[in-house]
Amino acid sequence: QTIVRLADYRPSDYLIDRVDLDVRLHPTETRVTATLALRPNPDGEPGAPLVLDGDELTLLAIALDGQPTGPGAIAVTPRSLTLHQPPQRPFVLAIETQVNPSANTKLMGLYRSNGVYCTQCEADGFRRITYFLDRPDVLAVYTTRIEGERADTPVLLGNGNPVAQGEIGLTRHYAIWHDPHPKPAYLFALVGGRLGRVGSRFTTMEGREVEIAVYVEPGKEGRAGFALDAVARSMAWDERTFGRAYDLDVFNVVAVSDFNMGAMENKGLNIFNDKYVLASPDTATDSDYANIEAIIAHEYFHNWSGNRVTCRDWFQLCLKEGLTVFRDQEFSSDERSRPVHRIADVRTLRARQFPEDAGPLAHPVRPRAYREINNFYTATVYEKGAEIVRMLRTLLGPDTFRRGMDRYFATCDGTAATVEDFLAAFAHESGRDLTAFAQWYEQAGTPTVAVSGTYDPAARTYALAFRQSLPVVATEAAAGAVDRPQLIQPQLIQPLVIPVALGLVAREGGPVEAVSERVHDGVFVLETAEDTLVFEDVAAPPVPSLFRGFSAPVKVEHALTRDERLTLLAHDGDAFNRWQAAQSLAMDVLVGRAKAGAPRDAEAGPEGAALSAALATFLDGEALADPAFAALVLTLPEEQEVAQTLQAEVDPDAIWRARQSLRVQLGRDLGPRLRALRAALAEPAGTPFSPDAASAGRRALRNAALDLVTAADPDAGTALALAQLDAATTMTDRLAALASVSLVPGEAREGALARFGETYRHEPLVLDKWFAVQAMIPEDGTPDRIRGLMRHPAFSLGNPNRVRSLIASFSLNNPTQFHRPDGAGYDLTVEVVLALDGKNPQVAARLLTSFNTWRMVEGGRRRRAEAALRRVAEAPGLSPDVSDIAGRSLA
Ligand code: BAL
Ligand code: ZN
Repeated sequence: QTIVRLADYRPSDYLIDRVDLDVRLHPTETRVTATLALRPNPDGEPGAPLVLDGDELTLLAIALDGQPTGPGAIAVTPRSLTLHQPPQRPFVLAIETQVNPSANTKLMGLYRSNGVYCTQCEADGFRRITYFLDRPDVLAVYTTRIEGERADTPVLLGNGNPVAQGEIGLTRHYAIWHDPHPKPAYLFALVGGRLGRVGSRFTTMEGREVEIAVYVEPGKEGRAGFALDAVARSMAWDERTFGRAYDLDVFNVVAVSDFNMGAMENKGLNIFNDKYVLASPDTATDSDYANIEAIIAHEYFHNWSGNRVTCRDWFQLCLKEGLTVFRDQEFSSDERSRPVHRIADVRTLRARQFPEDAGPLAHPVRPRAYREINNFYTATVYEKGAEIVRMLRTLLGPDTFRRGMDRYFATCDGTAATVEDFLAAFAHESGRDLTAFAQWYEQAGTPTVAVSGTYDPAARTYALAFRQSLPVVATEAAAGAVDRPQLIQPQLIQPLVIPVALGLVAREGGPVEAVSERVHDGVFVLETAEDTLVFEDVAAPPVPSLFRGFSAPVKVEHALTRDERLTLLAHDGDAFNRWQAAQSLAMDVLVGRAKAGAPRDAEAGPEGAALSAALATFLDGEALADPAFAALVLTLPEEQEVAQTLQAEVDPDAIWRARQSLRVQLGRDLGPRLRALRAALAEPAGTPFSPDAASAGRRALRNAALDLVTAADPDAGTALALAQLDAATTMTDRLAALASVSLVPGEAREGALARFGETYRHEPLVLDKWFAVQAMIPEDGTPDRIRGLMRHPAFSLGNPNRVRSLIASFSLNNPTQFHRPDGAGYDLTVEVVLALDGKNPQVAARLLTSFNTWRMVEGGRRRRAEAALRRVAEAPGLSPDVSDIAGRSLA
């Protein structure tokens, strides 16, 4: 398998200005005629052969400037079509190919989902539709004619604007779409099928009347309204916040049930996993609503950050993904609660990106080499990429940041850009040299910042000493290593530019107005390996509140005492750090108990009691004022986060017992309060459903309370949960109740699970939740339960959502069972990876990344994990996707 390196980038030898596609849809023999207007690239190599990419295509005909190519003029291999001596002037190549959408289980290129024809071309799926220069720096104007049977495909959609449609004989019809904006092939899309539609109109700030529509499975139109509204809100927000208006006359979203990713930003025709479109109170949870809103926004925002300005090559993926995640995070923060959303984003980062950055799959936000690009749609590229953009805004301030964004869009519009282009816009607007900051894109690994504070009563100063470091595993990029992490000399690692948003809090509460000329707008910038910040005129020892709002994606080592943490929880002016103080208090208890190997029903000791007392005060004071925030404060760090803190020789069972014992203690100590809160937050009968943040927050706190009550008193908690399960009017409450019941073994659980499965037997997206709840039961019987569920009529290895809900939920979110000492969890995962690889390598490879923490676990488990990974690596006929993950995991 070849390694593609950033350092080897060369412009294409040929460019394609216009593409005319004629697609005649057929379930097994779809014909595609591509008429390509080509010309030599002045920046390419003169006279070079033209090598077009292809994959699983049958070539039917080819003509050059209207004439069949002569013998020996072309060469066709399974992956390419070469024209040996292309004209060194503009020319037209017409290529007719045939593909089989029904046999396309990879879900890349043109395939069918529940009978609907749809496409997925990012990163390299267009070559599975026709031979092409399938690289993001070849931008063309597309006109697409789509033809199909009217009965099977009454709806025919393409990129851009509709320009014509008509009948062909008695049964067939066609539609022609034209997209005036030059785009790379990965943004191509078409859809043909029987679909229901909901639509509305949006008038842009430039006065353009846009038809917006969401297409779903017929009969599910009633579940598409929230997504449709989110499109309109996204359009308005991008105008208000970034001055970006939509640029076509139609904007279509299509939901399909078989989709490898969450959604795809094809120009004017976003195609979505239906999980991120369909919502009704009875079938979608509050977090589903929040995800739908965020992903609709994300794909829409790509219209500028990704489509109008695209990527020069796939190494620049973060250029569109990190930036667009930042934009969707800001949208959700503005539409909902900013602190609550920030906490949720950081939880995701710590749960997904930190482990990735600490394991064998660690890579820089801009990788330097890849074997399989589809394996780089990672938390690092997306979420850490977004953190880099956020840091840039923190460093430059919001006004300069906005000017930089305007400049980036203005100067790079219509081009395929690089990270350097992006940073140049901000350097220009700020007048600052961002060379050192750019290291964030190059160095893998989560930096650690160690901080210690010293108060000098005589001088009335308070000094904060900072020291930054990168873990050794993180040195791949700095070393220039290409395909696996390598150890390098620590002195080669460049210090990072780290914005530290901070403040000082008085021990008795209230801010300390100390001065330091090195703090601007509450931000100190750490630019060297070590630095000391001194505050003058400090009357008494303060408590420092560091990295407010999580101002940099780092781990902080800061030896605060329990009382100092309690001060921050009670008094910090920064909501994020109040939550962080509660998390740190809990983490101290969890780590201590996990290390001690305490039994599950042990008392959590004085630290646990202090946490209970602090939470009691917190709940009494403000739980009802901000229930969503209170729910987050009540939620303990996840087991995986505790494992990350322990770093090595991790025993997942010990972590589970530690967490369980603390849940029990909090449930006992706070029980009366939690029950009172549940009563106070109960919605009066007949309250109409709202997915808004306030209503969702009330549900979240009620259900966080239910979780702790059930932990402390399983019988009473189960009774409460069963009553909630029966009475619930929302999927949020029903699922939370089912999750609580699922943790208490017995007949009540089995009965509740059976009833839920029966009730929703015709609702695949709800069954996904039911699969996931069962996959996450931390008991020995779970692997067998999962094997049983794999035989459920609704389960299919061919559907990525089913695989993610039943198998990935287990491998990623059930640490005690995935990491079972007997290896049964690893065996189950490997079995599915290998069974899936022949059908859908992308999803199989993603599932295999659940092994990325294998080196952290204790010896016996580690040996079994390694053996399981070796079984994968040595399996015959492995896809490049899975082989890449297995190889890097073992390197
Ligand atoms: N571009 C792939 C899907 C997404 O990140 O929007
Ligand atoms: Zn994206």
